[in-house]
Order: sequence, then structure tokens, then C-alpha cells
Amino acid sequence: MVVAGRIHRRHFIIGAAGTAGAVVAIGANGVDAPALAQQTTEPQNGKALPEVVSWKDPDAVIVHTELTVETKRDKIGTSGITPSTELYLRNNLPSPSEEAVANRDSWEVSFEGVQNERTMTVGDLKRLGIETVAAVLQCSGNGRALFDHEASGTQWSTGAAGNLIWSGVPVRTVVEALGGVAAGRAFMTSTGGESLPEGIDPQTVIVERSIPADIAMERAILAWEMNGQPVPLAHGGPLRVVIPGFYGINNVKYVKKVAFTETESDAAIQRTGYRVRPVGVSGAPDQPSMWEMKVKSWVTHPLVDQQSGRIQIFGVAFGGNSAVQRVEVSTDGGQSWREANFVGPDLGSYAWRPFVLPVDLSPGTYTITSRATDASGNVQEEVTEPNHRGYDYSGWRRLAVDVTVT
Ligand SMILES: Nc1nc2c(c(=O)[nH]1)N[C@H]1C(S)=C(S)[C@@H](COP(=O)(O)O)O[C@H]1N2
Ligand SMILES: [Mo]
Repeated sequence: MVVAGRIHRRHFIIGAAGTAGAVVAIGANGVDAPALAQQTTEPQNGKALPEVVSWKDPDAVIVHTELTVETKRDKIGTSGITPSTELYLRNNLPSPSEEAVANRDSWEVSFEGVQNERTMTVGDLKRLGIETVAAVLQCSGNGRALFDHEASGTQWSTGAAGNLIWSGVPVRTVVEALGGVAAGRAFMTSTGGESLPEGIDPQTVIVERSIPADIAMERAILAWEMNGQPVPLAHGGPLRVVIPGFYGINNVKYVKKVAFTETESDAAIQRTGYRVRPVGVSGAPDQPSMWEMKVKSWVTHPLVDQQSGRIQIFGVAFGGNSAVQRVEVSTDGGQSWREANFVGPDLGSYAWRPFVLPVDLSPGTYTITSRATDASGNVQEEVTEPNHRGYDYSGWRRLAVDVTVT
């Protein structure tokens, strides 16, 4: 695994140089997969925005690689929703070509493991029904950089997360139209529509994720709209699976197959990838999968030195798999806490809520951090224990920022 880490950094450099030749992407499982480098534009911080997200605001993001772009911590605002131009990107493989969104309504999805299996187009799905949900999209590796053990993978800090409004048809509605789930199918398994690199076992690279079927029937949506616009190709257009409360990886982009299955997918990304285990241990199907998210919050302002006087400390908080109930803020590294106020409308259980605490600060150095509590009483943890791939980070101690007031 140390080797995988080195490989990743080497390819990171290749990507940064904007080489147009073949690069190697690290699969979810640390598996090397040949993938075509995407054309790049506009250098930013020495690196170019990948072509598929050339429309993002270069000042709002950090380009890690051809396949990974992070939102800067201070760019998260107080209005609740993350603009698409600032949203992070995390691709395991390059997105499909623009052709996929040339005629969105003709994109086809096959439904399997239901009474009446069939293929439907996005146009067909739009006639079935619609629901809108606000939900946090967060990569399992968000906060990986805050662990000490140098877990391999993109060194995300706080910005592999956003809060989006999705519109689409509930999976439940589609399944009911197809006669219901077939007997004995405990999982919903969704397959991404990327073309796979040649000469490699598809199971080692395909993006195919399983979640419990009851969760899918309760809350999954097949979304064609994000923040009031057709879902951008990079974010899964023409059609994306959205599982509110579940980590990003389960939200399969450009979905081409939705199957109700007896067992979880055999794809590496499900079987051994995205499994939480102790450092040094290989991934295995009996370890917890990156499904539900945890209660989490972080401060987004101030992050730099301030003048003394009144300062508004703000950030974002979410409950993960349930609603966020309260947020406390500390300016002394967690010795004392004060309750913050939420800002703006409550967009539902799966959304994040901006929060604010006005403080009067005299000259000195302050360690500012926040701690959220969800509706079930779970309190954001102080420290997240290391795990091999650096997943599931939420500890408030290392999400703290040191700010000098003069
Ligand atoms: N088809 C497909 N779906 C995918 C991925 C992918 O590479 N291909 N990446 C997953 C991961 S790891 C994350 S964190 C989110 C990222 O979504 P975004 O790029 O829209 O921010 O999509 C998930 N769904
Ligand atoms: Mo992710």
C-alpha cells in the first residue's frame, strides 16, 4: 500500500504537467487502471482544470489530478447550496464523452431484478414522476489529509463535499411501475456508464455499487437535474443515482443499469474497495462498507488573520444519515463551547446547514472549531481513529483552524 501511495504521487505529477498521453488512474481498490488523460485547459495553481470541468471557477477549486478537484475551504458560502462551478469532482475513470449529454432524454437505463425487467430512457423516466431533495454529496476520503498515516489516495482536506438540490424520479416509483422488486433481492446495484479501459479485468475497474434495497426504496432518486440545471456530464448527467445520507461513491454517475440483486456486487470497488479496516489490513467484504455518513461540521470562516472586534464565525454542519440538530463553536481548541445559530432555510434531513456564531475577539491566537449533534443525539467525534484508506474523517480537533487576531 505504501507502493500504491508512491504510484499515486508519480501520476499526480504526470497529470500536473498536462501530458496528453495515457496516465494511470488509481482505482478504488488501489488497483492501477490505464485510462486516457483528458484534455486540459487554463492552468490554475500550476495545474489545469480537467476539460470535463473546464467551466468551473478556477479560483474556487484546488486541482489535485485529472480526475480529482476540491472546493477551497473558504469558498463555501452561507446560502446553503454549493454552486456547480465550485463543486468537487471525483472520477475513478474519465467521464463518458459529451455525446452522452447531446440528447439527454434518449440515455438508456436497464432495470433488472424487478418483476418486469426492461430498459427505459430518461425521457420515459421523466413521465413517471418527480421528487426533489437537498443532500450532501461527500467523498469517503474527505479529510484524508488530516490523518497522520499517509493513506494513499487524493489528499482531500474539507472540500470533497457539497450540498446540492437534486430532482428526478424516486427509485420506488420506477420499481412500482415495473411490478415491484423480485423475491430475495436485498441490494440495489447500480452501474456507471463509463467505457472501461481495454486489456484489464472489468471487475477491477468498473464503478458498480450496491446499497441495501430497503434504503433504495425509501430514498434513492434517479436524478436528471442538479441545482435547477440538467446534471453536468462530470457530475453524472444525463442520469445519476442519488442516495441521500450515503457517501459519494454510492451516488453512481451516468447510470446505465439499476439491478436488484441477492448479493452485493463482485466489482472490486464494492467487494474490497471502500471498506473501513485497520491500517495495514487489506480490504475484504466482511468489513464495513462506506455507506452511511457521520455527523460532521467544520468552520469555513475565518481561516486567516483578523482584526480585533466583532467577527462572524461560520461554517457548515450536517447529520449525515439523519438531520443535524445543533452546532457548538469553540475558540479555545475545545475547552469551552457556545451554541451557534443556523443560517437560512432548513432544506431537510440530508442537507447541510450553514451556521454562525458572532464573537468579539481581542488580540491573541484562537483555535476555532465546531462540533455538531444530530437528531438522534450523536455528537461529532473529537478524533477519528486512523483506518487504512483514510475514510470517514469527522474529528473536530483536526478540523480546527488557528487564527491570529491583531
Ligand atoms: N460512474 C461513476 N460514478 C461515481 C464515480 C465514478 O468515478 N464513476 N465516483 C464516485 C465517487 S468516489 C464520488 S466521491 C462521487 C463524486 O461525485 P462528483 O464528481 O459529482 O462530485 O461520485 C461517485 N460516483
Ligand atoms: Mo469518493
